[in-house]
Amino acid sequence: MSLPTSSHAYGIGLIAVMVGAAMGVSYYQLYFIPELNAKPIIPDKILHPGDITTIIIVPGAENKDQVQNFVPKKIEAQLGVNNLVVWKNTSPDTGHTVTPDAGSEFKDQYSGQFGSPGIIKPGQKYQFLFTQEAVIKYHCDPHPWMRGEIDVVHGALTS
Ligand SMILES: [Cu+2]
Repeated sequence: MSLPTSSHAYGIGLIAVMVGAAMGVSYYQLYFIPELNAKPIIPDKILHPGDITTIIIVPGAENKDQVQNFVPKKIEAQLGVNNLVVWKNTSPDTGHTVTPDAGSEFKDQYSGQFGSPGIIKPGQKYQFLFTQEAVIKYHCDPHPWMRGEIDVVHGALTS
């Protein structure tokens, strides 16, 4: 007499498990997977721009009296055109940095924190791929009178 009841309860239990599993699967498909794919989709043109923006750190840049240090001092780069920016230290003997000014710190969605990880030694370079708009004022850490600005703007092809 108690046997049919317990078998019935077993059936309900089984259905509950199946419903629970189905809910788990739909949660996974509706919420978990879209969350994973929510990372920004960056156009190929921005990941692989045709041109490079080059900024030369000229010899003698460490001299306070020398006007030229980052050349050009202010430059604009266009997303999808020349948004890969390279700083070349052409000094024969002095290391420099590319360090954002206080208030100009910038974290790119793709490339992360902007700024040379340390000294750019003579003959070496620092490069950064910008994938979004930015206005950054920067300086050289050991020689803070060396100052520059880079503006990253939407290119004609990506706006
Ligand atoms: Cu310097």
